[in-house]
Amino acid sequence: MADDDRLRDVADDRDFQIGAAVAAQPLRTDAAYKKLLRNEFNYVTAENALKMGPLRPEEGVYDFTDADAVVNYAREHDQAVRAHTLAWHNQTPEWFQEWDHTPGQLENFLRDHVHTAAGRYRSKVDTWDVVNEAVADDGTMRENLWYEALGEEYLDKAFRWANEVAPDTDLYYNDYGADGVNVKSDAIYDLVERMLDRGVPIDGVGLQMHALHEKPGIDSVAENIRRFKDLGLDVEITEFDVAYLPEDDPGDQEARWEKQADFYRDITEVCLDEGVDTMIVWGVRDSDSWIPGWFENLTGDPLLFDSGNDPKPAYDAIKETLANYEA
Ligand code: 9MR
Repeated sequence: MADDDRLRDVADDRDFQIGAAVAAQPLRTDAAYKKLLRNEFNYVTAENALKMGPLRPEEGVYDFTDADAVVNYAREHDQAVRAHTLAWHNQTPEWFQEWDHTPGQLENFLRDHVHTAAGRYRSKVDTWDVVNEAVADDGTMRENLWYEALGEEYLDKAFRWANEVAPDTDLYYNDYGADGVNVKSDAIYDLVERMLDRGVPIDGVGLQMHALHEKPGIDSVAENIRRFKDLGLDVEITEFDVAYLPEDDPGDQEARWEKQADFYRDITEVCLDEGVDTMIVWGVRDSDSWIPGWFENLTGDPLLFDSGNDPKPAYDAIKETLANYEA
């Protein structure tokens, strides 16, 4: 591997997809951001633009401006696209009040949404996160608006509707805090097994890998991936970022970035060991990350590039692992 090899080229050589979550705004205005995105990644997901709320600013109106910007930019630069997400409890449209609807109306609403969004992008996206975060941290089904109206069957319906309009797109269930074997991933395993038994067209499970307050054990991640794969499902790492609480933070930036790089390296190795060919980081540069806006107590530098657009040790760790890995 030459020093000037790009991450995406090293990934291509290994048939690996290395992705980033992308925001529409810097894609319009920030040349350095765009350059990093197109040079370093061969896979893209929209951080917010393909969610229900952003797509539907007013009743009766779909606005695809940002979503098209992300998807078309990716396509122009030979990047595969993961679309996120069709059914979720967060980021539903502000104008949409679920309590004004009967269960039947909610079902129609979700069907229309899935058909419209997944149908529009059927030839442009490779993967949809059809349902996001349907399981609560204690392993029970999350009591979100879709579940309360339709029960567990809302997942089946969302996947079937997506499959009707986008039969060639890979359809995923995606969740956080379920990266290793734990109560939540056990419940997700049972859930997707039930869906498979019911003949639901699900292709894979996304492990988000927000390694923040707690980090999963590496062996546990490997075991978790294996059991989903044994069900015949694909697995992707979909929203990777790494931050530390004060008590886990080595203190100075250099030590923190090395520790962070070790975790990125370990997960990359697990992916290669277990036949996972896709890893997406949740943002491009540290300054783009969602974490500082949400968690004051976490370190704010979770990604592969620093705020000055320079690669960090985590970037080198992934690149070296992809270049040098031997099974
Ligand atoms: O990064 C996203 C942030 O910009 C949004 O404000 C937030 C809204 O809940 O969603 C963030 O992305 C989330 C993703 O869609 C699902 N998994 C957790 C991500 C981080 O919260």
